[in-house]
Amino acid sequence: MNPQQDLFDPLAREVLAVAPGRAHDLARLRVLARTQAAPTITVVGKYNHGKSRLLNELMGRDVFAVADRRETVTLSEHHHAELRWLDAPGLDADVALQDDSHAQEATWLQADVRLFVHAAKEGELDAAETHLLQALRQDQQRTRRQTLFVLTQVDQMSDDEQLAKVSAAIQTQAPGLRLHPVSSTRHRSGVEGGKSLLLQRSGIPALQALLREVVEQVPAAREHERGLLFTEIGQQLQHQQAAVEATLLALRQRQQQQRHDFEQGLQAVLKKVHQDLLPIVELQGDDPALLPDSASDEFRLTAGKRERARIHVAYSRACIAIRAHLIQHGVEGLPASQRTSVASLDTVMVAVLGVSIKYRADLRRQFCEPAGQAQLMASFLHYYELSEDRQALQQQILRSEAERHAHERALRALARLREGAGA
Ligand SMILES: Nc1nc2c(ncn2[C@@H]2O[C@H](COP(=O)(O)OP(=O)(O)OP(=O)(O)O)[C@@H](O)[C@H]2O)c(=O)[nH]1
Ligand SMILES: [Mg+2]
Repeated sequence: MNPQQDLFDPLAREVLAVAPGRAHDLARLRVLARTQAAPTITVVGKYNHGKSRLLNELMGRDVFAVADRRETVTLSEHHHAELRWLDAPGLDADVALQDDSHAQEATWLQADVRLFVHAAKEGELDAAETHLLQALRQDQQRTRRQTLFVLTQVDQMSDDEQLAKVSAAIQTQAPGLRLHPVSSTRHRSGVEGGKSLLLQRSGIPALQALLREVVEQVPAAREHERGLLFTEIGQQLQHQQAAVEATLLALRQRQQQQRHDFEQGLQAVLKKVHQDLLPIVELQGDDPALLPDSASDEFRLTAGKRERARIHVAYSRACIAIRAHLIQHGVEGLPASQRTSVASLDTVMVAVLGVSIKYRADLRRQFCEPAGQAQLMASFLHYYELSEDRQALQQQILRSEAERHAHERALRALARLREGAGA
């Protein structure tokens, strides 16, 4: 692994943190980051269709194991003629308990060029093959990674007419597809017997020539693919980031607006309370409420009792007005950390105002003088911010900010990856 790839993984993780769906693209970019890597040719197709043998014939050496059963079960590679040849297991939904992860890795992660192998004697493509071929052709449009369709074992056809029939059937399934018919056995006999006609009829030399052309296009195709993947991921991140920004902005506006509404409303309530209390607090001369009752007054309605009752009622009315405003804004109970064992005391009203006000002077100080009003305002705002809904909103904003931060990090990481990968 070169130093560039050591850097790749931590940066890729930053991107993946906000775009987990891009795991495959990042893994492919990691492969593409090996700047000097030889073009990789791999095979894809069902088992026993002649994939390993085809690679051997193309290279002109028996490197990969060939057998008349399911043979290749893992990836094996061989470097030859400045190319990396990658043999892969067959893709077969009908062979139980074998997953296709090796084959998938070769086809989608490692390959620059894929040879789609299908044995002529099998006739038409089955549903899985048709589907895969279509996906590969679409991928070619997008990434410029080429797939060549190789019709193998054509020596097994009884005559040219039968071969033409199979070819036509396949072209109906995959319109516009170019077929490359080959026979590995003919090629081997041709090589060993020095028979040039047989060699030519094997289709292998023609496929070798085509491969050389295709391989020459690999550097440009890689360049294109790198640019494409970086651009796509970058656009996705930008798009997501814009959405996060918009959410954050809306949340902050809501936070401000709510506070503003609460504050304005409370001010209006306190102003009203002040006015309502004026006739009570603006008493001139002696305060009858302060006159103590004697024991003989116990069952009599005295001036002192009447005045104290008036003060109490006025205070209750003030509390009702304030409490209505608090409840309307979701402020009622105390935050968990401030609760006592007496539930009736665990209210914001009690926390701010105490249990009761009995004296006219206290009423005036608390509700009618600027310092008292300012203190009420500050205390209620304090508990307002601690109320459940406000706290939940604050948490939402913090999460959104973290998300925005993660996107900024991801975009920076992507830019660094792009520089490092030279795309
Ligand atoms: N007659 C004939 N037989 C072939 C040809 N190519 C391959 N075979 C035979 O087909 C069988 C399977 O070949 P492999 O190359 O092992 O097939 P594979 O697709 O790699 O199979 P798996 O590794 O199991 O996926 C072997 O017995 C080969 O000798 C060909 O062109 N003509
Ligand atoms: Mg094989």
